[in-house]
Amino acid sequence: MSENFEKALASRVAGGYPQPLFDAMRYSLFNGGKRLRPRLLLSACADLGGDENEAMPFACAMEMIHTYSLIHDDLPAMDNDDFRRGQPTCHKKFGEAVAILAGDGLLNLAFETMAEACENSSVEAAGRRFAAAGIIAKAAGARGMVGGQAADIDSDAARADGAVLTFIHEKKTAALFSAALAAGSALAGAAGEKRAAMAEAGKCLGLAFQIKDDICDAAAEKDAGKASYAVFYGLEKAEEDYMRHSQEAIRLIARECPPDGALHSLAVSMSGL
Ligand code: GRG
Repeated sequence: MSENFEKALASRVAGGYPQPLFDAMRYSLFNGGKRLRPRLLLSACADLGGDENEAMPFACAMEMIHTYSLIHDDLPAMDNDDFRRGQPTCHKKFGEAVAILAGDGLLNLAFETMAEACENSSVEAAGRRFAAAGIIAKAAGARGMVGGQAADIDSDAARADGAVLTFIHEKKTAALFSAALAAGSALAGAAGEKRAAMAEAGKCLGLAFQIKDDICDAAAEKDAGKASYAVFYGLEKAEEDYMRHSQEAIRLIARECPPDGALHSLAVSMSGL
């Protein structure tokens, strides 16, 4: 990821008291994440003619929200994982209470960061910034990622059906990918059909990403008993749907953005196509 992004993100969580809280936030933010969501947001904005400096606070906010979701997802009350990215999870390293608060701290810092960008804005840019903040807020919340996580927790393999699985994937994973492209587009001044097409491209990328994750988990026999695309539909259809969503994302991106742009190559590399 760009040095500019890493610097901007680090500056947002520098120092801070009580130290264990901020150490836990930094531990999970700087622990080898791929930065997919901020890269998608920054690439969409750049490819549609927007300004990187304007997009940076929103890219940071996306990574803060993603990181909070992983910290909470790993907790004993949720997935109860001991390791993430090959390192102890936040609660294993700092204890459960600090990990919960580190997630809460990151979520709120994301909104503080976006609100500041809206306040420190020219009148002309304020509309696009508010639009981006609204898109990200909706995608992260109860009608987005939080709702998808709730449905996932409630799911079990015996009761799962296609509609439930699609709901979980669209909300839990694809909503943030979709928001990254829609918010990046909004920051470049795109609205209406163009922004909707970019949101759809992000959704397709997210669905492909989650199906691939389910395929890998099925191969590793992880998540036994939970609703899983690969288990429900079988590996062959899962692979087919993975390809279909990836190709649709790339088709939309090729239509809306320059063919030699950053977003096109990022989507191609994410999809392995
Ligand atoms: C706790 C509200 C709340 C939501 C959790 C993100 C999420 C919702 C759950 C994660 C479960 C999971 C591992 C899903 C697979 C798809 C996914 C989001 C993987 C992790 O994303 P990457 O690969 O992560 O972009 P890195 O490590 O690169 O940051």
